Formats: sequence, structure tokens, C-alpha cells
Amino acid sequence: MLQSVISTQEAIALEEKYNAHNYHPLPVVLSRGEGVCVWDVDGKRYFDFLSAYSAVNQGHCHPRIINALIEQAQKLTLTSRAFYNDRLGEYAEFVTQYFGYDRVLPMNTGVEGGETALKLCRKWAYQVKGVPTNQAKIIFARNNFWGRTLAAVSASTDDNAKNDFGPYMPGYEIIDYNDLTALATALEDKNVAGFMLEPIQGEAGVVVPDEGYLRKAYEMCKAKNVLFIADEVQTGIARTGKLLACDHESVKPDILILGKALSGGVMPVSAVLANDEIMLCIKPGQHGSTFGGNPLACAVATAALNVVRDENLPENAEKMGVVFRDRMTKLIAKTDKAVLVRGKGLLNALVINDTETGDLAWNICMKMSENGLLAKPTHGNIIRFAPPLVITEAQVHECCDIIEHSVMAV
Ligand code: IF1
Repeated sequence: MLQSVISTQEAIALEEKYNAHNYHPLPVVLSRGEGVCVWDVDGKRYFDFLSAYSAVNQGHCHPRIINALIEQAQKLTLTSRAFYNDRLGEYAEFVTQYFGYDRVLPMNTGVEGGETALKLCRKWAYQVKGVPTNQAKIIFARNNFWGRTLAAVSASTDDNAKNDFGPYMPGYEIIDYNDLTALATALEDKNVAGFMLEPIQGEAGVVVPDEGYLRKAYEMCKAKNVLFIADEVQTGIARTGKLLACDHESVKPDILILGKALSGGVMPVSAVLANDEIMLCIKPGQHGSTFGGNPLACAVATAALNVVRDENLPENAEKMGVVFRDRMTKLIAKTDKAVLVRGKGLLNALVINDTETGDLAWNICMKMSENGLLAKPTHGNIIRFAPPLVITEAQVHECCDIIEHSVMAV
């Protein structure tokens, strides 16, 4: 293996000196990725159990997706929507049929998908539902995370993500997640236009709602003519053992937001899907983006979605998730350092019996990194485990051995 030209120390020092300090990464400098694994600049191999926050579900640098990228990149990468191109129409047909909606509005990042969904929801509220102008309310769940824009952090209940970014977006209502009584109360307000939520809360620490919550919440929204908006940026694209996390309860969101693995982690591609009554509320010139729906993104996302289907990634995520949680349950029985494992498919979290500062979880992640597995704590004492969905059963067991040795060694 060719060694990289830059050392770990140099790479970290440069980032420290010239980059914003908006993250606190593990001290690992990666230079190559393939399938479930990544390699650092010294050639050390790691199993990637973060998957770039569920963006590389298809595995790092999947050949089919990379080839689609290369082929299209040599023809046409960007036209803007000022003109048509020969990729967007076919992609729009493909992705709407793939997920079962009339239309798609293509964007780039997950948070742009969220912003687009909220603009659609408000437009629909005024033009279809008949909410008085500028009176539309959107309901969010406490501990939600849907990105870093001002509209997104206005919905946040996490001080670190929100503080000192005010003033905040008006028209928001926050209710407890997984609480149907709170939802019923909020839905009494005639001006509520939509309820936006993650089917499983990712950043909050892989919080799985009670069985039936999504289904009941959806029905309550429909009864009040309120749009059910599913943020599947992290839970979608086979991550939880179904194509969409909403599929576990046969809920079909009025507005579906996708991102991350929609491109297999190759480039930013997001999408909002909805039917005509909602999507056609936005007219020409009322929304868009320079890169939204670019030919390169269309080619990459088409390949990425074909890989999900052709390699049966939802089924594999379901099966491997059972193996993983079973191994973690056995580990919890052996140590008091880990208290709980939760999740669906290959979106799981291990809750660490930690101090307030979260040192134990961080130290476990550092030990796992030494032992060749990458994962990162969220909210102090919760370690999220989300490998690429192409992982094999043998690799799951090899990784669980690493997790077990690391937990026992710290
Ligand atoms: C960070 C985690 C955080 C998301 C859901 C929308 C977005 C995200 C459910 C926005 C993005 C990323 C962002 C990144 C860390 C990661 C993350 F939950 F995945 F771990 F922060 F919460 N909806 N999640 O999870 O998508 O605009 O980033 O493409 O900002 O630190 P984006």
C-alpha cells in the first residue's frame, strides 16, 4: 500500500491552524476507504462504524457509484436549472417511482431538504389548507436534529447547537418525542401545517419510539389535515432494515426528506418527495439551488439506489442488526460499563454507564480506534454504531470482538 505523503501530526496541525474549530474529531487521519473499511495515513485499517453518519451505507467508494461518477463527470457535471439536461428527467422518474411519489424536488444537503420540506409545508398551508398568511405552525420533536441552518437550529432543543444563533425562526412548536398526548394537544391549533420528525432520532442517541407511535402520529395528523413530514436523511436508504424507517409501520409520509446515502457518500445529494397537491404549490422561481438536480448528482444517486436494491441492503441491515444487538446484549451481561443497546437494522447505540463528562464513552472509542474500529460518542455517554450496510456476518462478529475487548480493557 502506498503511504500517504502527509503524516497524522501534520494533517491535524494544519487543520488546527487553518480550519474552523467546529468539530472535535478523534485523532485519526484517514486517506482511503473501501467497503466497510478505511485506512489512515500510516496504512492502519479500521472498520468504519460511523459510515460518515450513515452516508456511506453502500460502503466506501462503491465501484458502481464511482464509475457512474467518473462517466458522467467526463460528459457534463452542471447546467443549473436555467436549462434542461439529459439526466434530471430520467432521474426524477426513477426516484419518484422508487419511493412511490408523484414528484421530487432535488437539493444537495440534508438540511436543504429540511428547509425545502418546510417551505412546501407552509406554501401548502396557505394555498391549500387555508391557514391565514404567516400564521402557519410546524411541530417538531424535542431533541430533533435536522441540520445547522438558522431554521434548523431554531427547532433545536440542544443548547450547544442553538445558543447565540438567535433570533430564531417563529411558528415552531416543540413537543416531546414519542408522546401522542402531547401531539394531540398541539394538533388542536387550527394553524398547524405540519409535524416534522425523525422516525428514529439519530443525534439524540438512536432513540427508537414505541411500536405504533409513527402509525398513530400519522393518523392523528391526517385527522387534522396536518402534513406528516419524515426526516429520513439518516434513517432512510435501508439503514434501519427497511428501505425507509417509516416502512416498519407502513407509514407513507406526506413529505419525505432524503440525503446522505442517497449518493452513497460520494457527493452531497438530497431530495424531497411529495405528491402533486403539495409539490405543485411551489411555482417557478419560488425555490431552487445552483447544484440542485445536477447531472452528476442524478447519475450518482441512480447508481447508489440501484446498489441498495441489487445488493439487498435493507435485508442485510435487518439481519446484521439482529446479530449485532445479540452480541451487544451478551456484552452487557458481562460488564457494568454498558447498560443498554437499542436501534433498528444497522442504526444502533450502546448506552455507556458513564459519568456526566462522558469520559468512559470517549475512552472506549479511543481504545476501539487503537483496536481498529471507528465510532464516536453522541451526547456524552452514547456510542452510535452504524457500519456500512454491506457488512458481512463474519465482519460483524470480528467487530463485536473488537468492541468487547475494548470495553473490557478500558
Ligand atoms: C453535523 C448525526 C448530527 C441528520 C438528520 C438532517 C441532517 C442530518 C436526521 C442534515 C445530519 C449529520 C450532520 C453532522 C453530524 C451528523 C449528525 F445525527 F448524523 F450524527 F449532527 F446530528 N437530518 N446529520 O442526521 O443533513 O445538512 O448535514 O447533509 O452537522 O455535525 P446535512
